[in-house]
Amino acid sequence: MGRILKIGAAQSGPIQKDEDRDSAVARLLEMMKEAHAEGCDMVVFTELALTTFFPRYYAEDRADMDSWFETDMPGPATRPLFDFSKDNGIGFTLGYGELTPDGHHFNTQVLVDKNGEIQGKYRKIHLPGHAELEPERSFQHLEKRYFEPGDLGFPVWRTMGGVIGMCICNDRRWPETFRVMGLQGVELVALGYNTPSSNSLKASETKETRQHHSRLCMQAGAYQNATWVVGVAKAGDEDGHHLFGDTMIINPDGKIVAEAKTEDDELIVFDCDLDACRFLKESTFDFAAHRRIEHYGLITEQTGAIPPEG
Ligand code: CDT
Repeated sequence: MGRILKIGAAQSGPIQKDEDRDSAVARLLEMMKEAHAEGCDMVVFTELALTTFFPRYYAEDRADMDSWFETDMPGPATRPLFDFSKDNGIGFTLGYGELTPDGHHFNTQVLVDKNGEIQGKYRKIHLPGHAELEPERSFQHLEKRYFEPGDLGFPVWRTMGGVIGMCICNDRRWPETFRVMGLQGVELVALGYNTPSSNSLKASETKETRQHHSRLCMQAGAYQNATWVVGVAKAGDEDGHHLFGDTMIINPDGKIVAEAKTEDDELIVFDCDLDACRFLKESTFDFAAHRRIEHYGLITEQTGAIPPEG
């Protein structure tokens, strides 16, 4: 028997524009209760789990969007999740829009321990989309308008018997995300996503292709860093915009061991053995033995690709 962290990956079905926080939190709480009944140590909720995926809507005045953000965590609406955590000894991660006291906006996820205490905070670093209205797109994705890039790096936390890290949605597409956490010995990455089923600039791209991209990134991130990855979606149709779902738990071999079957609120549960990370961390991906950082300089010196001339 290894170090088992029983994880509940709690997919959210669609949240419509007029659904309030109390209703969204009641749905999350239902899944948390189910996870507790199944003996979970920790529940992973999705990105921006309290509201519809509001970056699809354009507002000329950004301040008009502040109602989608939380100024306190926990606040009055989210307090029941923290109370349940503390009263029942179950941890969780939760994604939400964060508005700081000094007026900064972040796409944020907190890691809450089994005492209902916030152990860690992550602010999304790779913000997809665009900052201005782009009418040529079939729908908008204005994360670059409403959020600032995260300013906390990719920390990991020793909590609940393991080493846990977080990232959010588009972060999963970047190998750097997982590697920075891998270099801190991460054993489980909790990540939430809202991914549209279609590409706003390329109508021919299928939902299946986009699901393939999502899985490919998470499975590679898991294997190449010998870590569990828990990817939790918001799924289904929000105001005519479909999100592809595909919540899943991936083991350190990069294999999908549990996945959601619906586009609704759905909990999937798996006993994640954190000791299963050890073999690859001590062999193929023994970083200290095999990495050649003298050749990796471009990764931090340059953002865009510069092909050779000619
Ligand atoms: N929420 C989020 O980051 N979604 C993006 C959509 C990419 S298309 C602009 C994702 O990477 O899944």
